[in-house]
Amino acid sequence: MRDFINSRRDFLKFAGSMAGASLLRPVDALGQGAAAQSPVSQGLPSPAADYTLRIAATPVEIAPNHIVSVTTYNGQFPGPLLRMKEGRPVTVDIYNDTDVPEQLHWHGQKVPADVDGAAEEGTPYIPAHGKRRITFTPQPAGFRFYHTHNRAGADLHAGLYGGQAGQVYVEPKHEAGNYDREIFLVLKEFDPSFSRGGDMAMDFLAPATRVKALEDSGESAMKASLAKGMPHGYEVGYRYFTINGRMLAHGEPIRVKAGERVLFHVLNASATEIRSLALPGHVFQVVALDGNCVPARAEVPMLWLGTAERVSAVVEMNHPGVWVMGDTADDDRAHGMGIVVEYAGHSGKPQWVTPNPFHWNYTAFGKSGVVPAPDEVIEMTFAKANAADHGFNRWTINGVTFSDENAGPAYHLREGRRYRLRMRNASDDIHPIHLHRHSFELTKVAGVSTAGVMKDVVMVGGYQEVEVDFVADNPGLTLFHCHQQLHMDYGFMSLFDYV
Ligand SMILES: [Cu+2]
Repeated sequence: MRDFINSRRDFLKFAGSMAGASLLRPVDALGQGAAAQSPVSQGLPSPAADYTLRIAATPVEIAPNHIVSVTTYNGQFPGPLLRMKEGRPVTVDIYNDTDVPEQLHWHGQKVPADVDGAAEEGTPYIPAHGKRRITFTPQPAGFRFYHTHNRAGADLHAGLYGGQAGQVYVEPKHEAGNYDREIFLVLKEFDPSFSRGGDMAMDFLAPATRVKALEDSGESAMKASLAKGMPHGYEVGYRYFTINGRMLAHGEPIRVKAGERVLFHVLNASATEIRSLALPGHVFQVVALDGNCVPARAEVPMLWLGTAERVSAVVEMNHPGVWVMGDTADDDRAHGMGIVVEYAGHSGKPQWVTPNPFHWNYTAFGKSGVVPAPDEVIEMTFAKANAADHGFNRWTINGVTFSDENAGPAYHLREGRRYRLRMRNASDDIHPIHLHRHSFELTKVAGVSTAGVMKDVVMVGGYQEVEVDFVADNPGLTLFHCHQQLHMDYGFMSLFDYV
């Protein structure tokens, strides 16, 4: 091991955050200090929890002698990878060593509202300097994650701006897959600051079809705001970029052998950014999106992930050398967003090759065919009021800004019915839209019909329309929001209930 791993504890921490499925099963995590987990009792009620998570402000070394202070789970970033078994109940003790009440959200899982981890749904807070024990049955199988669901607002130390994210892998009852090993990657920025206007990648989504009416309305609202002398609303930028908590070239390389088939599970744990990932000379065969198997395992030269999206993709290691696997944005990669992939028997400076432009198209992973007609269509238009809230953009869904005064359920579901959300984006930003406690099926993306792609986050492009269907199969309050922290914190949220 390289010199920065200088103790057994550090080694375990590295192993716990990095890769190697066999190192990550609960029994192997014993002795990992605060991350200690007890074996599951066979069918008997146990006083010990299966998993323990401890929330506290800790130092995180993102490069040698380069240490940031953020709130983490169990003193590490990313938080420990939790492997669960589909359908087998788990107990989790969550300790909050901070001064603020916390919410821990089980993103992508079909769980009850009182454990889901969203105050808006009525989940009890984990009190400051207190503890909460929860029990739930992990489902569905696949790559999920957990993260704080606290509002950050103007506080760049709170919410997802810090280090509160970790992966969950819910093992299916029958593991299928043609690969040699799994590697988990978490993409994450640190040291955020506000700016006026941003540099968000805009032109990578396909189809590129925009809706003229949405564009007219968004552009005229923006023009009117600027004409009144308003500045552009705040955006967030970052100083440091990491994969698995380490800046490029400052962590352990991923060591591979020629001919291996590696299954990468990639999570974008950014508070606000869309990320891309490429490995020169290699292709990604996408097998799952947001942890759910896709109907068409299309091969792509790079991945694109909105905030909170996950991609699972197999890479056949057939291009020996030492490579940079990194973001295609040169500036972000130069500030750390990458990890070295090193073939056995090869050494030298890691190489990066700028890939050809590529458009990310969700429908490439879907199937053609007719989806069932929905029982009801819910129309939603998203809009931005530039700089309207103390310099922050204020967001609306159908003209309504979610707030403390306006936090009641706006949409009413009946159990068993199939709903279609017709989402119309009247802003020029891309929004990674998330539905809690349910999965949805992509049915139309920018005018193109598709079927079979099940997700819990979908990017809705600037001035575009996206339709998703879901079955109301998990009664209780259900949160719907943009996962971009600045957007959700400034009104881009809504609540469903069951009636
Ligand atoms: Cu958004």
